[in-house]
Amino acid sequence: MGRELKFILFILLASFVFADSSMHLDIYLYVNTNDSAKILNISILPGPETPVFYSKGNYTFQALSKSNRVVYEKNLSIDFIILSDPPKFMNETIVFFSIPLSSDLQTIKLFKNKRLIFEENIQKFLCNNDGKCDSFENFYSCPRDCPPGSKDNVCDALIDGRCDPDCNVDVDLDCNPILKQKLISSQFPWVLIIVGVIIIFLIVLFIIKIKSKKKKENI
Ligand SMILES: [Ca+2]
Ligand SMILES: [Ca+2]
Repeated sequence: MGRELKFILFILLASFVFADSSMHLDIYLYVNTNDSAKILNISILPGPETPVFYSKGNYTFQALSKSNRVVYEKNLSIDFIILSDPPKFMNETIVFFSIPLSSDLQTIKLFKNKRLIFEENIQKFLCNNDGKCDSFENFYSCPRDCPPGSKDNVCDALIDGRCDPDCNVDVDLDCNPILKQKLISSQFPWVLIIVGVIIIFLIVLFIIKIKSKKKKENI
């Protein structure tokens, strides 16, 4: 495959990946009955946020900007009970938040009965630019540490010669050379090439006819 065609394919697929430029932040928190909490997972992902529905209660989750402005707030009830028979009580449970991403998002907080029980600066989890793709960094939050094809729990699916270990072999074509070749063959512009050859042939024929006509006139 020519380098130009490879580049065009890369741009086309990259444009699909980034077509929806909106991003969101997913947060999984462990919340304990002793009024403590910790981050289980946090990641920036493409696309709009996932709708999350909680009944109102005595907990409040907030996301704040660098200037301490509340950019997201959710009032919720947290249950530490599994509705089995008999019901099972737990000391810890997981709560999930999905919020639209704003560039200056910095801190998350959890309040219980208006008392702060958890606060964390999330920037260090999302990107520390230390050259290693670690913590909760991924291609979207930290492209310098996690370039395309990194093991970062997100499948970037770019055709860039690197098989992303997070992708299914049928999603990242770099992981499946046979499928990749089939796609390239099916996208090769045979029709345009045939039409182009016919047009060139007709032009050459036209020029030859004109020339022979002039020759006859000169005789
Ligand atoms: Ca890092
Ligand atoms: Ca990846």
